[in-house]
Parts: sequence; C-alpha cells; structure tokens
Amino acid sequence: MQTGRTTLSKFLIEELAAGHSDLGSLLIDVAAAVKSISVILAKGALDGALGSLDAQNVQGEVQKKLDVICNETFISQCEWGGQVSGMVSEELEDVYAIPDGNPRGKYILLFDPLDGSSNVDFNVSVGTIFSILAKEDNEPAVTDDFLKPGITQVAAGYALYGPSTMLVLTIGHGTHGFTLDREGGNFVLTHPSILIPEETSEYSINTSNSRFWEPPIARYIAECKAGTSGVRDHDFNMRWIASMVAEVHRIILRGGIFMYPRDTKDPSKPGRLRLMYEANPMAMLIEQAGGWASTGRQRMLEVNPTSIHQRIPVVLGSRREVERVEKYHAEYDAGTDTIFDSPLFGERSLYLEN
Ligand code: AFP
Repeated sequence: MQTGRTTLSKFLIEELAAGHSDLGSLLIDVAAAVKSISVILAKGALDGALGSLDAQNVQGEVQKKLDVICNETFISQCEWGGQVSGMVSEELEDVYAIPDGNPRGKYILLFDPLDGSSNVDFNVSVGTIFSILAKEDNEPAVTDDFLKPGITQVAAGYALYGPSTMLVLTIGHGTHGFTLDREGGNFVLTHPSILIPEETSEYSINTSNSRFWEPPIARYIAECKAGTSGVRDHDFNMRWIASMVAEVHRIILRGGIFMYPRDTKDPSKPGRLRLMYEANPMAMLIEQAGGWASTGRQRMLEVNPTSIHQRIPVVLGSRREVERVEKYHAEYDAGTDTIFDSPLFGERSLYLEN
C-alpha cells in the first residue's frame, strides 16, 4: 500500500473483498461523521459548545454539551446510508432504532461519540471509538443483536482529535492509520500495518486509585516503580492523559500498557470502561497490531456480554507486559503468588503500598 497517496476510499476498495462494499460505505459514513466532529471540536469555545449540561447520561456521568452534539452528529451521518439496522451509543440508554423511511442494512454500530470528554473544556486530545457487528438480516436491531463477543466484530476503530485528526481502524486485516488532509478533505493512509512493540517501559494507570486495586495490579505497578532496584531490572515511565483514545494511540505507535482494572472503589462496578464500545473495539485494534487485550483474567475479545453498557476491567498494550499481568492474576487466584524481596524496601507484602 502506498502511503501519502492512498485515501480511505481507495484503501477500502482495495482491502474489502467483493460483496463487502456495504461495509466500506458504512466506514465512509463513519469517516464523514468524524470529519464533522473534528470541525465542531476545532471551534473550541467559539460557538459556545464547551461546558456541561445540567444532566447526566445513562452512565450517571455529567454530560458535556459536546457529548450530545457529537452523539447527534454521529447518528445523523450513519442513519441514512442504508447500512445499519440499529445503533448503541454511550450517550443513549437504549438501542437507537433507524427511523422509519430510512433503509436498513445488515450491520449494527456501537460507539462512544466523545471519549475523554471531561478533557474537552481544557483542549486536551479526545476521541471517538466505534465497533461494527454484522447481522443476518436488516430487520430493526434489538438489544440481543448487540450482545456478541468482541471476536465477532467485523470492523473497529477510533478517531483521535489531536493536533491532527486521525482515523485508526481495522477490518480484520491489520490496524491502519489515516490522517485527515484538511485541504483536500480526505483521510490519507499515513500509518499502514501498525505493529505494537512487544516490550515496553511505559505504563498508564490512574494511580490515585492504587488503594483500591486488586493485589496483582498492585504487584505489577510496584515492580514497575521499583525499576532497576527491583525484579524488573529496568526503569519505567508513566503516562496518564485520562483520554483512552490518546493513550491507546501512543501505545500502538511506541508500545506501552494501559490499565483501568477492577477496583474496590465502587464494588458495584467491575471497572470504569465499557465493554461494547470502548474495550472491545480497542481490543480488536490492539490484537490486529500484534498486542494483547485482557480483563486480567480473560482475553477481552472472548468476554460474553450481558448488557450493552456493561463495564469491564481493561489491561491492554504490548503483548509481553499484558501477559505478565495475566500471569500475576492467575498466580493470585491460585494462591501461588510469592512475596518478593526489594532491596530498597526490604521484604514486604505484595499488598502493601510502599
Ligand atoms: P470521560 O469520557 O468521562 O472523560 O472518561 C474518559 C475515560 O472513559 C477514558 O477515556 C479514560 O481513560 C478514563 O475514563 C479516565 O478515567 P479517570 O478520569 O478515572 O482517570
């Protein structure tokens, strides 16, 4: 594939087998929605779109004005093309039915229209995450149509609204990045066949939650922080942007591990991030780029969903590091994890935060 001259449309024509042009049409609609959102976000405070509404979304989180605007933009771009028979959005409690009179297709679309929106008032990079599943027919989609494991996704991707706007997607043949050429209005292939480095020295986690973590996570992070003075024998760096799309983008390009684990902060929630339109699409992108994505105890793409907004623990990124975290969970669950010596801190329990 030629970089710099291959547009998204050309890429999709070349990559999609005959008979899948409707998936290509849907991805072009998604790209159009991303372009519209990019224009809206680039205006910042100029159109009075920043700030919060006096409302909460289905997640019980404060809703930003731009959460609603981006949600409506995404739906309006994707509901008329005749490719989808229903949608699920982080911002909508129930399945969005395609309006009568609009043609329906055999795909269903799940998305987080503005991920990282708590950052948007401060001009930090934010994103859109999407997942596409196939249906056997074009009947109006119902909830059960969406409750499929991530391994069944036919496409997934994210838009990153940063200094440049990028679209990173997979249709099951690798993970590829496109940069929006604002003059020409096209997404141009700039990062073909992205591969995540298997090793890393960089971790991403919200350490303010450390007192709520399960021991395997506490063990892994303690070892990273111990660096050359501990069992890892090399130093680590830490990044936390609080915008999953920005973290994942950095990780697929230079390696790293991102974790939003289960914690005891709110025992009713098995994690902060949502399975269907955050963890699963990211997991497909990560695996297609040679990385690994897990709950810590199970391959993410094999989790059987129980509800469209369910939350899930997330550990993803450089394969070797994610496998190490999975190993620590298995040892903990089996009761075989060992106390480790740390020259700086002396022998200490795995579970104490130094
Ligand atoms: P918002 O969309 O509410 O900003 O949440 C962003 C997010 O879902 C994900 O993008 C971040 O990685 C994570 O939450 C940040 O969580 P903390 O605010 O607890 O750091």
